[in-house]
Amino acid sequence: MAPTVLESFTVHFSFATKLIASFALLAGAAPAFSHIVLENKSAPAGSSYKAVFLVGHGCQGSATTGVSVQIPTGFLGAKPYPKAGWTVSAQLGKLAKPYESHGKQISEDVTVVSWKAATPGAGLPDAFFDEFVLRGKLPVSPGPLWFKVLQTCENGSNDWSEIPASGISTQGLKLPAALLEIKPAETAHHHH
Ligand SMILES: [Cu+2]
Repeated sequence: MAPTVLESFTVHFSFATKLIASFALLAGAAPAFSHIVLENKSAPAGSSYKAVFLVGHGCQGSATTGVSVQIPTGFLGAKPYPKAGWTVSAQLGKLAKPYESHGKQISEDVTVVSWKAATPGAGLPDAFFDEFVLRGKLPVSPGPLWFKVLQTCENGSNDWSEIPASGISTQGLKLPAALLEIKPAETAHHHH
C-alpha cells in the first residue's frame, strides 16, 4: 500500500531537518577546524601530553613557511617532533619558577619551539593541511592552558595569540591562541 501523504511528508521532513542540522554542525565547526588548534583539546593534569597543532590554512591564501609555538608556563620539558623538509629548533629560556626533575634543579627549559620550511617553496600550500607536534609534561593544576602560535607565510603572517579576558570561549576572537583544557587527574577518564 502506498505511503500516506503524512507518512511521506514525515519522511521528507525528518530528512530535511537532519540535513539542516548537519549543515549547522559543519558551519559551527568550520572555524575550529580552520584555525590553528590542538587535536586533543583536553588532558589530565600532570600527565605527559602530545600537542598536535593542526594547520588548516595559510595566511589569506599564502603558503605557511614557519610555525612558532610559545610554550606556556608550567608545560615542562617540551620536545618537538622533527618534520621532513622543515628545520626545527627548541629555544631555551630561564624559568620564572625552576622545578625539580629526577632529583635535579631545572632552571632553564624550552620556551619556544619553531619549524621553518627548509627551502623556498617547501612551505605548506594553503590548499593542504598539516600537523606540527611537540611533547611535554602538563602542569599539576587543572585549568586552561593557552599556546600562542605565530604562523609565518610567504606573504604575511597570523599571530594566533588572542586569549579571552575570562573563561575559555574564543567566540568572536579573530586570532585565538590554541586552547588545552587541563582536567583534574581523576575525572579525565570519564570523558573518552
Ligand atoms: Cu582559520
